Amino acid sequence: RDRQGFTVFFTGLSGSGKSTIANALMVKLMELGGRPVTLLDGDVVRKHLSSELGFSKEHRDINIKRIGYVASEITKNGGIAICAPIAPYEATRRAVRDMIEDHGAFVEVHVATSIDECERRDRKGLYKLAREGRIKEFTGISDPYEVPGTPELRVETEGFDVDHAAHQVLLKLEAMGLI
Ligand code: GGZ
Repeated sequence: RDRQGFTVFFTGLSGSGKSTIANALMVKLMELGGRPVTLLDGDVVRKHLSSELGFSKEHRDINIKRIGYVASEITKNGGIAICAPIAPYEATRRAVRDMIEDHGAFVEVHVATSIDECERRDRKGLYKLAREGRIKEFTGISDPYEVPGTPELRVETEGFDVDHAAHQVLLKLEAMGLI
């Protein structure tokens, strides 16, 4: 039976675990078979689709809308798009939701790792650079992150492993009748 396409849109701070959870989810969805799964990861998109953009509000919004457009095309054609940018602005996430809901479901997943925990992990050393002022406009430090008010799902990562987080998303997709 043919099922509608959909987009899983992760949002959260740098180092919150979005990419890792998105990758784990992609593997699980591919194992289910059926629809093609496309991962639009934050840094991969930045490299291939948005390499000329920086991190001002204007540039972040352009970046997110490009991701949203690609995801809407995938969704329209019956595929599964998994997006994992920071996407710090609620209004921009809303605009992407509106664009995608014309064609299928939009599942917003807030990866709710706190700023303290992200900074404590500091996997790439970016928080240290941001604190030193060597990276400007760094989300959570010197630039805003608007916490999603009504995401379809909020996943906690503190005290849970990646597989658990990905499983929570899978359960939500099941509950929504998407898989
Ligand atoms: C936030 C930055 C910045 C600034 C570079 N602020 O942990 P990362 O490294 O791999 O993920 C972050 C990535 C954010 O790009 P996005 O396209 O997801 O952002 S947005 O949705 O706001 O367009 C981080 C790195 O780029 N990075 N400078 N100033 N993150």
